[in-house]
Amino acid sequence: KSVLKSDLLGKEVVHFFDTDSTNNEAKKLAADGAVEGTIVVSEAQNSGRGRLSRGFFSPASKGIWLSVILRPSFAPQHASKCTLVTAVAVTKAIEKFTGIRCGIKWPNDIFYEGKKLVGILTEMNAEMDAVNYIVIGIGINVNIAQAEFPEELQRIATSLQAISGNAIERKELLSQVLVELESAYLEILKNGFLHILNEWKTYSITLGQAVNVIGIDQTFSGIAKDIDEDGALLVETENGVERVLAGDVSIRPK
Ligand code: BT5
Repeated sequence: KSVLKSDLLGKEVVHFFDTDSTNNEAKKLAADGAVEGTIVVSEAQNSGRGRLSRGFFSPASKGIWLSVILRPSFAPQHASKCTLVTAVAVTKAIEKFTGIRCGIKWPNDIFYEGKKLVGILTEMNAEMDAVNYIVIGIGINVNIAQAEFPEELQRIATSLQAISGNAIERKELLSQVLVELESAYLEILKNGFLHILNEWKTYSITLGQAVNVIGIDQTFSGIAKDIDEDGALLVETENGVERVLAGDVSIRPK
């Protein structure tokens, strides 16, 4: 805890050596009244989760498997933008700490040269028309050698160590991530999302690309043009502009 430089985030630190998922632990703690800024970290997750009940590979002591509990005053419909905000904050932290400049694939992945380095999973609990809590889950592949990824991730995943050739100090990087996330969070509470959504655009690897979209109830192709004020992806298709609030986007090779 002494290495943390943030004020709000990391106010309470809950540490596990092994757990199913830090998001699950954080949701339990939040439901039991944990204060805003509580973070949950685990050395390993034996059931790390992605979106749509996909798994997230989280080997012991080789990554940052982190969940952050927030209790924002904004309305529940704004929660999905926290994923984009977090992606910007984590990308900045990685760049400041390692010099590695990554790109963000809409909505929740941080990529380096076509491979995924970070995944983000935002989950919300709302009551009536107010947010009770938001849990932001962040998984950063830090010191995983390329050969240590399971077969199915070999060609699609990477780590900071695989990129830089050096082992990275996880605690220091965690501290930097919390500093950036805290500053982004305070900024959106004070001034709204516009500034950080514009910043998101400068890190995007999705905008301007030909994409295939697998949405909740439709699948289509087009050109990713922009994001709107809700963080939705605007895709120009043969039938006009489609607005994608949630879904999977793959970038079509040129
Ligand atoms: C995500 O989902 O990428 C969200 C991942 C969130 C992980 C954090 S870790 C702390 C917290 N606790 C949790 O249980 N979760 C959060 P999605 O966009 O659905 O991507 C999932 C897909 O990414 C999988 O189907 C794999 O193809 C790929 N994948 C799995 N593990 C990976 C890894 N370590 N690195 C890169 N790609 C991975």
